[in-house]
Amino acid sequence: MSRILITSALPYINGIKHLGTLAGSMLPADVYARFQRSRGRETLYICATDEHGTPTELAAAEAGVDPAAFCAAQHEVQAELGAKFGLSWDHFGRSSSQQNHRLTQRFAQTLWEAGFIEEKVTQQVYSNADKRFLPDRYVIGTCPHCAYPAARGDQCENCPRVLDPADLIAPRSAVSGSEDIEIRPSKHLFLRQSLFSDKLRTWIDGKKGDWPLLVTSIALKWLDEGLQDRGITRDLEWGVPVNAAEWGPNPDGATPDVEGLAGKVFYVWFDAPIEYIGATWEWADAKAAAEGRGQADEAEWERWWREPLAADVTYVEFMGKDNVPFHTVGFPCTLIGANEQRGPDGAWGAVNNAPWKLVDRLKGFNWLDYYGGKFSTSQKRGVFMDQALELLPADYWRWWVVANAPEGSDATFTWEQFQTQVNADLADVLGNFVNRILKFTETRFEGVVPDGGAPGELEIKLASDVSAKLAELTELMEAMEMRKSAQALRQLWVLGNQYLTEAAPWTAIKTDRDRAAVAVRTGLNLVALFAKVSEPFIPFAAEKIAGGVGEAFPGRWPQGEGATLLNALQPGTKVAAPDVLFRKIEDVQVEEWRERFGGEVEPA
Ligand code: B3M
Ligand code: ZN
Repeated sequence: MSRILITSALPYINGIKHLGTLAGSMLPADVYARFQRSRGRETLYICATDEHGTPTELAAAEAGVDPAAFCAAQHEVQAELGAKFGLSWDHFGRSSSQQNHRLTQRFAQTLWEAGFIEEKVTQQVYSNADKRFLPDRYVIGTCPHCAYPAARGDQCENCPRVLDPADLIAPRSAVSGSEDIEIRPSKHLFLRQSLFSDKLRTWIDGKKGDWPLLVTSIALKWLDEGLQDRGITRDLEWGVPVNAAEWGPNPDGATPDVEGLAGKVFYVWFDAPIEYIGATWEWADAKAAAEGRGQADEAEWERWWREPLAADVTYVEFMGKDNVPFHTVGFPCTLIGANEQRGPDGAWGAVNNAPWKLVDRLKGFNWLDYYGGKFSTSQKRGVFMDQALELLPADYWRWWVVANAPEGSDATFTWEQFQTQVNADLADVLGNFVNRILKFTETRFEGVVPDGGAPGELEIKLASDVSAKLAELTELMEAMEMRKSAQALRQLWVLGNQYLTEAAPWTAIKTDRDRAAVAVRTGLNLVALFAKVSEPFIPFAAEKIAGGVGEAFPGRWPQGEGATLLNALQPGTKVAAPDVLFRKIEDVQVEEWRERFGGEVEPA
């Protein structure tokens, strides 16, 4: 049985995430991780805060603290919100960790020594007033393409082309506003991505039909446009320092320009994906420390990341579509280029000269919009994780977001639709079913699973319907089809409600206690089944539901025939109705929230 390694795109440290970020990465990854664990597979779900780069320095400056302190505080905030949302990370790491520093420098060194990194002198914007280079968003100016006057150095928000800070007309500093700016030459390192074009194309061609079309088409488009060598260093202070002094000669016998590279750090998109591995190392170290073993042996994290130890690992990545190029081109170049050649003595890692694991299945998502426009942090438009939890328990959000995952196309959040769906699916269907059957058992069967009676036609039909739906759901979950899985799950709940209405134990009990007992027993077994299959989606409610019928939580994903599954609870088991599982969302609440969060289509 294969092991499953799951990573979600790493949330930036510079602010609390909104529902859109949750929808495109962390939440579907969590649903899949919970599913795989309940299938009994050894699963590792890794996430982390993405802490380097210009946005961090800017956000820290705005908060009036240094980047290290800013990141430490914000990491805690995001970790706590993730936990409250039920995100079951095995480890939530930090891209600023020592482990990631070590790995990033190691990758750069091997890439250099293998000839995949090149030095180039580039023209950088230098601010005399700020006495520093201004990379990326630190420069603001007029877009050379569309004349938008407030274009940022990395990208014009208006047209929206990718820019180089030196392209801007009338540049000024985003830090001080100063226009006393000059262009200075600065030495930088470039990853020679162009050398990997053919390898990447063959690899991605092989994923057609397996990965979502969205993903392969974005990746192939990049390849078709011709891969550019990519700058992987920046003139910043906060980041992983370039450790060129430690590097040996490249295949041409050249050594890096240590002086020219002094004081530079790696570009955030170079070190961020490496943090998937870094966070796995952090996880292994944390585990070792908890077990009183000091630091982990490198083989403990390498068994997830390097052949041959990781031969039985299926690696699955979740992300929004804007991140796809970095994961189908940038990161794979880093991994393919850095097959380490070091020997066993004084060597890096436990496994030497062994390939790194590439992603096996890449699940990419479109956008989740807010009333047809973008969620926006700066304009405070849309719902953010902290606010969401102030309004309603996590399961409401989890359910709606997964059931409306932006898979085939972009999706839109509206309060009205949210209310309708949550009320219908969670309150009317699932909540009502669980409550009806448990309350009835309490009042008419002393709160225990009743004995007696034998399954009749209704139960036989139900068993076969449940078998079929469960098989469909399982297959959809394996395929990571989030929307369709939620739909199949809802249909399973509906089967329960329909059955109960037809079997009507409240009527049967008047004339035929055995008949009522069969219906109640079957209903209670459905409750137990629902707890198991609902857990990946709505874990908090699932735990209450499982507790209602005395089942352990989390349970195993149900396997086998419907008839067996609907006869699993021991007669005599104590059961009890949980408190209200889902309260309905009222119209007044919707009105209030729409007012508070904005609920109109963004002006074009
Ligand atoms: N932090 C961008 C984003 O959150 C970036 C992802 C990094 S994944 C290695 O969309
Ligand atoms: Zn522009």
